[in-house]
Amino acid sequence: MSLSFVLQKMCHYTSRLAVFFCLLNLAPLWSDEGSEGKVIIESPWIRSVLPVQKTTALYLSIENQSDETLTLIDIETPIAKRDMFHETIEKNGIASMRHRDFLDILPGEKLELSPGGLHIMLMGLVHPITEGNTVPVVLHFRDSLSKTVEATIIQNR
Ligand SMILES: [Cu+2]
Repeated sequence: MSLSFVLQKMCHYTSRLAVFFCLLNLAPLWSDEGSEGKVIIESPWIRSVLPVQKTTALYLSIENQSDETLTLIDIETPIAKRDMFHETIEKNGIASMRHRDFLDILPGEKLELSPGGLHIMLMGLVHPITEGNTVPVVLHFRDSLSKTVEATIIQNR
């Protein structure tokens, strides 16, 4: 877990003094260097689950408007202890999930993560996970590029 992520989480739980500290920490995310502004994240959502369930999935789309390949290497969210990139494979009518170490998005490409296809598995869920709420998700790309989005918890899209 990166220092940046821990500090961002603190923003939600601590005092105004900490907010000032957090703003200092977030400043690098706002500076628009290189490919930062050329990465468009749309419609992030997490499937709502019952409190007894320990896994769910995160879906979103990532558009790469830069002229270099973008590689998603990790994500962080306070509601899950672990995560994995998965693709759903259907063979002889049976669906299974295959692990992927990273996700490449080619220049000009828009990668869609959606039910039945690519998704980010969230494991070791930290409840409560309340439908209708949003949770922060930090996307870590290669070359120290990060993007923070708010994912909505819903049943389906
Ligand atoms: Cu999966």
